[in-house]
Amino acid sequence: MNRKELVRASRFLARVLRHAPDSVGIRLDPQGWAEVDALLSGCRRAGPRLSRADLWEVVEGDDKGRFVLIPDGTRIRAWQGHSVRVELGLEPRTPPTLLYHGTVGRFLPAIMGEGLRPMRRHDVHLSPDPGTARRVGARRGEPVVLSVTAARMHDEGHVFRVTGNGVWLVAAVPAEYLTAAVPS
Ligand code: HQG
Repeated sequence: MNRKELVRASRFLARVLRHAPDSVGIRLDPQGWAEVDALLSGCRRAGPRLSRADLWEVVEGDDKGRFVLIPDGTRIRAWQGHSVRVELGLEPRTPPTLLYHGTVGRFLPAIMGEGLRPMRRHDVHLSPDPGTARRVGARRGEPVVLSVTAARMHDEGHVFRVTGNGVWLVAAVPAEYLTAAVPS
Protein backbone atom coordinates (compact mmCIF):
# COMPACT_ATOMS: atom_id res chain seq x y z
CA MET A 1 0.00 0.00 0.00
CA ASN A 2 1.16 3.53 -0.60
CA ARG A 3 0.93 6.15 2.14
CA LYS A 4 -2.47 7.40 1.00
CA GLU A 5 -3.98 3.90 0.92
CA LEU A 6 -2.49 3.19 4.32
CA VAL A 7 -4.03 6.33 5.86
CA ARG A 8 -7.38 5.53 4.25
CA ALA A 9 -7.29 1.96 5.58
CA SER A 10 -6.29 3.18 9.04
CA ARG A 11 -9.20 5.65 9.13
CA PHE A 12 -11.59 2.95 8.03
CA LEU A 13 -10.34 0.49 10.64
CA ALA A 14 -10.47 3.13 13.38
CA ARG A 15 -14.11 3.77 12.56
CA VAL A 16 -15.00 0.06 12.49
CA LEU A 17 -13.02 -0.97 15.58
CA ARG A 18 -13.94 2.03 17.75
CA HIS A 19 -17.37 3.12 16.66
CA ALA A 20 -19.14 1.05 14.03
CA PRO A 21 -18.36 -2.70 13.93
CA ASP A 22 -21.94 -3.16 12.64
CA SER A 23 -21.06 -1.27 9.47
CA VAL A 24 -19.12 -4.32 8.23
CA GLY A 25 -21.30 -6.86 10.04
CA ILE A 26 -18.84 -7.83 12.79
CA ARG A 27 -18.97 -7.82 16.59
CA LEU A 28 -16.32 -6.88 19.09
CA ASP A 29 -15.83 -9.04 22.15
CA PRO A 30 -16.17 -7.35 25.56
CA GLN A 31 -12.49 -6.29 25.46
CA GLY A 32 -12.84 -4.77 22.00
CA TRP A 33 -11.23 -7.56 19.97
CA ALA A 34 -12.46 -8.41 16.46
CA GLU A 35 -11.80 -11.69 14.67
CA VAL A 36 -9.48 -10.90 11.77
CA ASP A 37 -11.19 -13.37 9.39
CA ALA A 38 -14.59 -11.80 10.05
CA LEU A 39 -13.15 -8.31 9.71
CA LEU A 40 -11.53 -9.07 6.35
CA SER A 41 -14.66 -10.68 4.94
CA GLY A 42 -16.74 -7.79 6.32
CA CYS A 43 -14.42 -5.35 4.57
CA ARG A 44 -14.81 -7.27 1.29
CA ARG A 45 -18.58 -6.76 1.53
CA ALA A 46 -18.71 -3.21 2.86
CA GLY A 47 -15.34 -1.51 2.88
CA PRO A 48 -11.96 -1.30 1.24
CA ARG A 49 -10.49 -4.59 -0.05
CA LEU A 50 -7.82 -5.50 2.47
CA SER A 51 -5.62 -8.56 2.42
CA ARG A 52 -4.17 -10.06 5.58
CA ALA A 53 -0.82 -8.57 4.61
CA ASP A 54 -2.47 -5.13 4.21
CA LEU A 55 -3.86 -5.42 7.71
CA TRP A 56 -0.43 -6.18 9.17
CA GLU A 57 0.95 -3.26 7.21
CA VAL A 58 -1.66 -0.90 8.71
CA VAL A 59 -0.97 -2.16 12.23
CA GLU A 60 2.78 -1.73 11.83
CA GLY A 61 2.72 1.41 9.69
CA ASP A 62 0.04 3.39 11.49
CA ASP A 63 1.47 6.76 12.52
CA LYS A 64 0.03 6.58 16.04
CA GLY A 65 0.12 2.82 16.58
CA ARG A 66 -3.65 2.83 16.91
CA PHE A 67 -4.15 -0.95 16.55
CA VAL A 68 -2.81 -4.13 18.06
CA LEU A 69 -2.94 -7.70 16.74
CA ILE A 70 -2.51 -10.68 19.03
CA PRO A 71 0.71 -12.54 18.20
CA ASP A 72 -0.94 -15.29 16.14
CA GLY A 73 -2.67 -12.61 14.04
CA THR A 74 -6.21 -13.88 14.58
CA ARG A 75 -7.62 -10.91 16.53
CA ILE A 76 -7.21 -7.14 16.32
CA ARG A 77 -8.38 -4.16 18.38
CA ALA A 78 -7.92 -0.42 18.65
CA TRP A 79 -5.86 0.65 21.63
CA GLN A 80 -8.24 3.44 22.61
CA GLY A 81 -10.80 5.96 21.41
CA HIS A 82 -13.90 3.75 21.47
CA SER A 83 -17.45 5.00 21.62
CA VAL A 84 -18.89 1.45 21.62
CA ARG A 85 -18.93 -0.16 25.04
CA VAL A 86 -15.70 -2.08 25.66
CA GLU A 87 -13.65 -2.86 28.74
CA LEU A 88 -10.03 -2.62 27.61
CA GLY A 89 -8.74 -4.34 30.74
CA LEU A 90 -5.86 -1.90 31.24
CA GLU A 91 -4.39 -1.83 34.75
CA PRO A 92 -4.46 1.42 36.75
CA ARG A 93 -1.09 3.17 36.59
CA THR A 94 0.64 6.05 38.37
CA PRO A 95 0.91 8.94 35.91
CA PRO A 96 3.83 11.36 35.58
CA THR A 97 3.63 14.70 37.39
CA LEU A 98 2.13 16.43 34.39
CA LEU A 99 0.16 15.26 31.39
CA TYR A 100 -1.14 17.41 28.55
CA HIS A 101 -4.35 17.94 26.64
CA GLY A 102 -4.55 19.53 23.22
CA THR A 103 -7.72 21.37 22.31
CA VAL A 104 -8.82 24.60 20.60
CA GLY A 105 -9.72 28.03 21.97
CA ARG A 106 -13.43 27.78 21.29
CA PHE A 107 -13.78 24.93 23.81
CA LEU A 108 -11.82 26.68 26.58
CA PRO A 109 -14.67 28.53 28.31
CA ALA A 110 -16.58 25.26 28.76
CA ILE A 111 -13.45 23.29 29.70
CA MET A 112 -12.31 25.83 32.28
CA GLY A 113 -15.83 25.83 33.76
CA GLU A 114 -16.65 22.12 33.90
CA GLY A 115 -13.26 20.47 33.29
CA LEU A 116 -12.41 17.95 30.57
CA ARG A 117 -15.15 15.47 29.79
CA PRO A 118 -14.83 12.38 27.58
CA MET A 119 -17.51 13.67 25.19
CA ARG A 120 -18.42 10.75 22.87
CA ARG A 121 -15.49 8.55 23.90
CA HIS A 122 -15.11 6.48 27.09
CA ASP A 123 -12.30 8.51 28.61
CA VAL A 124 -10.50 11.82 28.41
CA HIS A 125 -7.32 11.31 26.35
CA LEU A 126 -4.11 12.88 27.64
CA SER A 127 -0.69 13.08 26.03
CA PRO A 128 2.69 12.51 27.71
CA ASP A 129 4.26 15.62 26.18
CA PRO A 130 3.09 19.05 24.97
CA GLY A 131 4.15 18.39 21.36
CA THR A 132 1.85 15.40 21.03
CA ALA A 133 -0.98 17.34 22.68
CA ARG A 134 -0.42 20.18 20.25
CA ARG A 135 -0.86 17.79 17.32
CA VAL A 136 -4.07 16.43 18.87
CA GLY A 137 -5.44 19.96 19.24
CA ALA A 138 -4.35 20.91 15.72
CA ARG A 139 -6.87 18.42 14.26
CA ARG A 140 -9.50 21.06 15.02
CA GLY A 141 -7.77 24.39 14.43
CA GLU A 142 -5.15 26.54 16.13
CA PRO A 143 -4.08 24.28 19.01
CA VAL A 144 -4.13 25.21 22.68
CA VAL A 145 -2.26 22.98 25.14
CA LEU A 146 -3.44 22.55 28.73
CA SER A 147 -1.33 21.05 31.51
CA VAL A 148 -2.99 18.53 33.80
CA THR A 149 -1.57 18.05 37.31
CA ALA A 150 -1.87 14.30 36.91
CA ALA A 151 0.18 13.15 39.91
CA ARG A 152 -1.91 15.33 42.20
CA MET A 153 -5.12 14.00 40.64
CA HIS A 154 -3.85 10.47 41.17
CA ASP A 155 -2.94 11.21 44.80
CA GLU A 156 -6.47 12.48 45.26
CA GLY A 157 -8.04 9.25 44.01
CA HIS A 158 -8.47 9.59 40.24
CA VAL A 159 -7.67 6.43 38.31
CA PHE A 160 -5.33 6.62 35.31
CA ARG A 161 -4.55 4.03 32.68
CA VAL A 162 -2.12 4.09 29.78
CA THR A 163 -2.58 2.34 26.45
CA GLY A 164 0.11 0.39 24.64
CA ASN A 165 0.60 3.35 22.31
CA GLY A 166 1.23 5.84 25.09
CA VAL A 167 -2.12 7.59 25.46
CA TRP A 168 -3.17 8.26 29.07
CA LEU A 169 -6.84 7.72 29.90
CA VAL A 170 -8.89 9.10 32.79
CA ALA A 171 -12.65 9.36 33.27
CA ALA A 172 -12.66 13.17 33.54
CA VAL A 173 -10.40 16.05 34.60
CA PRO A 174 -12.01 18.56 36.99
CA ALA A 175 -11.08 22.15 36.17
CA GLU A 176 -9.02 22.58 39.35
CA TYR A 177 -6.34 20.28 37.86
CA LEU A 178 -6.03 22.24 34.62
CA THR A 179 -3.59 25.05 34.13
CA ALA A 180 -3.25 27.50 31.33
CA ALA A 181 -1.56 26.67 28.10
CA VAL A 182 2.12 25.88 28.21
CA PRO A 183 4.29 27.63 25.65
CA SER A 184 5.04 25.53 22.57
C1 HQG B 1 -13.09 18.77 23.97
C2 HQG B 1 -7.04 11.21 18.39
C3 HQG B 1 -16.17 21.36 25.63
C4 HQG B 1 -11.70 18.21 23.89
C5 HQG B 1 -6.08 12.03 19.23
C6 HQG B 1 -11.65 17.73 22.45
C7 HQG B 1 -6.37 11.59 20.64
C8 HQG B 1 -14.60 19.71 25.67
C9 HQG B 1 -13.09 17.33 22.16
C10 HQG B 1 -7.77 11.03 20.58
C11 HQG B 1 -14.84 19.48 27.05
C12 HQG B 1 -13.29 15.83 22.20
C13 HQG B 1 -8.72 11.86 21.37
C14 HQG B 1 -15.81 20.29 27.68
C15 HQG B 1 -13.31 18.12 26.40
N1 HQG B 1 -16.45 21.21 26.94
N2 HQG B 1 -15.27 20.63 24.97
N3 HQG B 1 -16.10 20.15 28.98
N4 HQG B 1 -14.02 18.50 27.46
N5 HQG B 1 -13.64 18.85 25.32
O1 HQG B 1 -11.72 13.59 19.58
O2 HQG B 1 -8.71 14.46 23.00
O3 HQG B 1 -6.30 10.06 15.62
O4 HQG B 1 -13.10 12.89 21.60
O5 HQG B 1 -10.71 19.18 24.16
O6 HQG B 1 -4.75 11.83 18.88
O7 HQG B 1 -9.36 15.56 20.77
O8 HQG B 1 -8.40 9.25 16.64
O9 HQG B 1 -10.86 13.87 21.97
O10 HQG B 1 -11.27 18.76 21.58
O11 HQG B 1 -5.51 10.64 21.15
O12 HQG B 1 -6.28 7.95 16.92
O13 HQG B 1 -13.88 17.88 23.19
O14 HQG B 1 -8.15 11.04 19.20
O15 HQG B 1 -6.50 10.00 18.06
O16 HQG B 1 -12.70 15.29 21.04
O17 HQG B 1 -8.74 13.18 20.85
P1 HQG B 1 -12.14 13.82 20.99
P2 HQG B 1 -9.37 14.37 21.68
P3 HQG B 1 -6.91 9.28 16.73
